[in-house]
Amino acid sequence: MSLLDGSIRRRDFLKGGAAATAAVAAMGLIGCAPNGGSEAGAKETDADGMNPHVVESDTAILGDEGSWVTVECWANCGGRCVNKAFVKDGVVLRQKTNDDQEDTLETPQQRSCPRGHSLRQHVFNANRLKYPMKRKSWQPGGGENAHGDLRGEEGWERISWEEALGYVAEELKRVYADYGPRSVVCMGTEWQVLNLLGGRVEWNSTESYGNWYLAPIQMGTTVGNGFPDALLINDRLDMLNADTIVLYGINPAWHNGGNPSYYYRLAKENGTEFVFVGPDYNVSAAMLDARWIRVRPGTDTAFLLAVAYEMLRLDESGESVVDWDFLHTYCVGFDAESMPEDAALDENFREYVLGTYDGQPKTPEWAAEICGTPIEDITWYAQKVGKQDNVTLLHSYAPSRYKGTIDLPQLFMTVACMGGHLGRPGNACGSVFNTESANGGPRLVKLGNPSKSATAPNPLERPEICKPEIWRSLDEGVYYNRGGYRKGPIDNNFLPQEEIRFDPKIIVNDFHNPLQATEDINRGIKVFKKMDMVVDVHYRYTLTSQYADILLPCTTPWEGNLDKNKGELDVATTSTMRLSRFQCSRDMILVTQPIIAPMYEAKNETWIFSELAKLLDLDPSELYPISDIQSYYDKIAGAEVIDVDGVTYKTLVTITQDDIDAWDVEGEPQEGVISLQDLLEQGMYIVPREQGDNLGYIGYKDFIDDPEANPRGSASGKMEIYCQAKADSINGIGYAQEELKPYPTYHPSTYENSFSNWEAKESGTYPFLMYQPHYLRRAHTNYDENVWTQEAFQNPVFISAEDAAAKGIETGDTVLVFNDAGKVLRQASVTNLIMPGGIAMPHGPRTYLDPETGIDFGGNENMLVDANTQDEFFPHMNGYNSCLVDFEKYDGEALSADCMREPVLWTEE
Ligand SMILES: Nc1nc2c(c(=O)[nH]1)N[C@H]1C(S)=C(S)[C@@H](COP(=O)(O)OP(=O)(O)OC[C@H]3O[C@@H](n4cnc5c(=O)[nH]c(N)nc54)[C@H](O)[C@@H]3O)O[C@H]1N2
Ligand SMILES: Nc1nc2c(c(=O)[nH]1)N[C@H]1C(S)=C(S)[C@@H](COP(=O)(O)OP(=O)(O)OC[C@H]3O[C@@H](n4cnc5c(=O)[nH]c(N)nc54)[C@H](O)[C@@H]3O)O[C@H]1N2
Ligand code: SF4
Ligand SMILES: [Mo]
Repeated sequence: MSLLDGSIRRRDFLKGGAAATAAVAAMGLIGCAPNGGSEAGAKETDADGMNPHVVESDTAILGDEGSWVTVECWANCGGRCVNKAFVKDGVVLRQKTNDDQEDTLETPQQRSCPRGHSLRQHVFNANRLKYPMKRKSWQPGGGENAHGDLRGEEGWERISWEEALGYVAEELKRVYADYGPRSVVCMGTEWQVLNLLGGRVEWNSTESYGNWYLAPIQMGTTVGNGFPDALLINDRLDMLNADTIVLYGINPAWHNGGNPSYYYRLAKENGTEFVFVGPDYNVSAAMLDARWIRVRPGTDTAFLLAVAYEMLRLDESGESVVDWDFLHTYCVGFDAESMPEDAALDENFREYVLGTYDGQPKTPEWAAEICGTPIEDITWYAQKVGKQDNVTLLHSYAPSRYKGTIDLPQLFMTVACMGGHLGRPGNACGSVFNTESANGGPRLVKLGNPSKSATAPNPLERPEICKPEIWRSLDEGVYYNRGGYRKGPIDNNFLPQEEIRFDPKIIVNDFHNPLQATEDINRGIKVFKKMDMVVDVHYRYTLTSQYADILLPCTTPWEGNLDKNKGELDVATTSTMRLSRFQCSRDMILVTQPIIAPMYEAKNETWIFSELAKLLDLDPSELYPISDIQSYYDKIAGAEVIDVDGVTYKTLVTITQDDIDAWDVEGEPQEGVISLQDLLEQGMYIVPREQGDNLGYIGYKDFIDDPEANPRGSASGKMEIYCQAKADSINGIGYAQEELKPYPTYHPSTYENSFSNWEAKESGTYPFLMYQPHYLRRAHTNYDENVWTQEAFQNPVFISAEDAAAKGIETGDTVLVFNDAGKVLRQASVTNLIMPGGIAMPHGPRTYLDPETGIDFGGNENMLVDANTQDEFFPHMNGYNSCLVDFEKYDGEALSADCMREPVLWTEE
């Protein structure tokens, strides 16, 4: 039986490896097996004896009294999975995922993760913001009136929408008039109303992407869906053609929502060998029985330079490892004979690796001292990624969210090119992010453009502050503008840096949780306390809300109304809903619906910003030219699906005049392949796949087939191992202390900098490198209040057995992690699966600050990560993972499990 025989159901496949399945469950993988495969609403027990979805107590379901509706799961997790809610009379009784269609290996069900399964605990959480609120002692007028010192520490009073928006409008008018637009700092996304008032200062940073956002297009790779080096890997069915798949610093089981982990497993079962490179052997690596190539945190540049050295050495000794034809046909700058026309420097990568310029050959011995990789593993890896095999090289961005990794992206690409791994079946190189992980290529089905969005551009010149230094800038009243790292479709709009003095008075936010997710919370709190006003538009009470003055409660996408007969039409079309357009896997689209009326006094954000615009004497239609429902309709009406030829797209949805009338929208009836009713009922459209169909994808194929006709976006049209534009763009900012070379070179890592004397190996004050994996329990700071997932995932700090033993720490002990920026408590998880010297502190939990001691017993990593993690070359780069700390067994009261903790609530006083 072929693995891709469509007749096999996924469960049968899994049953073949019961032990593996159990192991997977124990590690908490996303994309869990459904509880039974019976039809929704049916009572019969599954023939296999697995737990059925529907149990006797589900009387409403059994009695056919409610309905399953596909609902939005809106976190910034990278996924858009199918989540269904069973709703009766506006009450959500059950949740499930996509189990209502056949599950084949080629067209599997699109299943959701534990966060999605527990989403109703998020929507109906006690920390939902219920009414507009004002911090008790805050008063308009600025200065003393704000009583800024009490921010975060006093109660709230409920006010009306009229009062709340009145305060915000009044203060904005005052501050714009007295101090100008640069005094208003926006940390959110929907506040374009400020642009109509004259603009605002904003942050700009590479955030997720680390150094991978340095000149991707100029180097010959790409920006896909806004993500660097994305969408150019091969599609999921092609992955089975790889002899080897390298997971470079990836943990798909935790953070590539949806089916990616499952697709990797299929390749594994089909005989593909997996290799994992990173400082810890994560659950995905374990699931795939990958060979672990260890590298210390943030030292990949040393490792890969030695890999390149070994590939050259092996090749010279007669092993056919380096694909010279590839390097000379498709690349520039590998050696003297392949230099690009615009090269300003007579240097090339090969000579650099051999040590011609700096006297230091990049040997495994040289690298091992830095990256800690066993020398034989470096050689093994060099052989493995050589030209003889089909190798798929996949990376996440985590390895580049470190200082000293400015050249890692170009180097990663270079090693792939040395093995010739682009543009052929089983060969690929690129990033995995979101649901494109394991599944590259253009969308097979796509939603139309949701034309409604606030679109007023920021009229202010040079408004961007590099995020790593945002609190310092606000605190000191001066920032250094260096242009934006990304603007529109073009990357790297750097400008020569300019000092700008300003007088920040107001911070506004929505759609982010900046105080909690930005470096250096203690400095952030200090800045918040200095403001005249802080406004947070949010549906839940976050750390940012806690330190704000005015809270404007918005709805979640579960709230609204699509039925004219039940009242005014109301559907969320804010930033989160816009994400749905591209965060689903290429195989599917989701069409979700609201299922409950807005809770308490929460309002749709369009309403909030339109009302605010009116109070500011602006015309809301300038902000929102199209209604929410029209935008929702446009998204559906404009949906297209690919034809079997794999080239042409056709209209997806059949829409009648009655449909148009039911929503009072503008449109023309149209003919598609599925009716609007069926689409809404199913809540998704999945494109079926078959082995050998025309819907597969091989990244870079057109370029490899005909490089002249299909040049890359770089100056030479080729993959630039020497990229003049890369060097020029960074060097032109005037920020770095030294010139960046156009080809990848070595820069000292945080590991080396953790020593007070590297040569003598004398440890510095904070000798441990604390990096921050994105954690399965939540999506950043979001969804973390759900007790079910808190019970399932404890959020410990992961410490190596060797380091723990040296400090007398055992699993479960409470540990104090500290540096000059702050102090954090967590329980220890002691493991052999992390390299000594590194500790892994999960990203995103809420801060619970003890004002007496300054200790955060919530475990927020940004109490410790501070502005020192800013990159030395690329100032927009958040080098979050470069955080140096020390830790010790805590002698105070032991920390209780997070799920036992009282939630932080807003209080009316
Ligand atoms: N559950 C969940 N999913 C998420 C998110 C979330 O918060 N929660 N966030 C989403 C978003 S916006 C983002 S940006 C992505 C983040 O996705 P990634 O950038 O992939 O995230 P991380 O979890 O930081 O790191 C992944 C793995 O990289 C490895 N690693 C760490 N440091 C190094 C290193 O120096 N070298 C190498 N080779 N490997 C290293 C570790 O094994 C770690 O488990 O996740 C997305 N998905
Ligand atoms: N130290 C450290 N810090 C990090 C990282 C790290 O690895 N280490 N990772 C970084 C990365 S990659 C990222 S992407 C950022 C994420 O940083 P943030 O974007 O600030 O984090 P989220 O928790 O996703 O915040 C989104 C917030 O918006 C709310 N929200 C969701 N939908 C809506 C909506 O429609 N309207 C409104 N008004 N609010 C909504 C959610 O409740 C949530 O509180 O964190 C970064 N911070
Ligand atoms: S992966 Fe993301 S979209 Fe999918 S269910 Fe989980 S939280 Fe929701
Ligand atoms: Mo991110």
